[in-house]
Amino acid sequence: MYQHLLYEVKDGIAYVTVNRPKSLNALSNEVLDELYAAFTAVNDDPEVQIAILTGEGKAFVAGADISQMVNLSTLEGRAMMIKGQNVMNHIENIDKPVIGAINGFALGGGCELAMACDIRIASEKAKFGQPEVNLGIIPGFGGTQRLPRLVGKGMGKYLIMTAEMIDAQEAYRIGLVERVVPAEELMGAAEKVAKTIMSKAPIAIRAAKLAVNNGISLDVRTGVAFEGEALVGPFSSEDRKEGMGAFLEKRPAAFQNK
Ligand code: CO8
Repeated sequence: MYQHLLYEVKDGIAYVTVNRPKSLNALSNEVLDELYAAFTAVNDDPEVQIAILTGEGKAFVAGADISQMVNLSTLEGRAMMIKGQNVMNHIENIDKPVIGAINGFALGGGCELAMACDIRIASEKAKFGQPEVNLGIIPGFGGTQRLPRLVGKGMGKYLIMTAEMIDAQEAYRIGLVERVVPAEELMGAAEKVAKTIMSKAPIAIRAAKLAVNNGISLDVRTGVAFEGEALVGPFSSEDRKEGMGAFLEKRPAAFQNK
């Protein structure tokens, strides 16, 4: 079904792998279309509770496809930019959590793709950067917005203006990734986090994602009000009764997604 992605669902986890290793998984228009479709499938499939996004070979994603961009007119470039932004917004806002398992180069659009995930786990071999200014452009798939929100305004500008490539430990130190693990443990570590999240009440996980995503660009008072509204759903659920009842009865909760 996909030409440039591998897509597999196993035990409630959707594995989405960008599979264009000869071009270091560069995001062409076609890859962007397939990523959009894959995450729509993640969102719509009731068998899927969570997704893990990774790359095949030595790169996670080495950026937007430069060989495709080089000949674009300004308007065509704008269309590709909007397409890329829509993909990142889509991944960030689907109803289910997405874990980025960052196996190698995450540069330009690849770093932007990583930042659209809810949680990032990096292999020790991963490298991050926003090298767009080397090419005469700036990040255009959300990097100027998501990077400063993750690492702060100063460090965000530093990385965007210097185009410096940083390793996984530095990415961890500045808050760009949540964990760093040996390369061979990457998928296992991502699956462990996925399973931990899957053991919680799905309605609570979805509300948490919604509240954090929407609150982050609001003032605290409005954000807290939004949090209150996002809590109404979980508080009205059967799973809330189950979770609290299980705690008081000193037994594990059995959530039904109700
Ligand atoms: N696009 C297209 N092809 C790529 C890309 C890319 N981003 N990255 C690597 N490749 C290709 C190489 O051209 C090479 O192809 P070939 O074998 O045919 O020569 C192949 O992948 C292997 O790459 P290298 O030989 O360069 O591998 P190295 O291990 O020597 O180097 C690097 C790895 C350091 C990752 C290097 O490939 C590199 O610097 N890549 C480019 C990184 C980059 O600049 N990324 C940012 C792109 S711009 C962007 O993402 C902006 C997004 C918003 C755009 C909005 C407007 C549309």
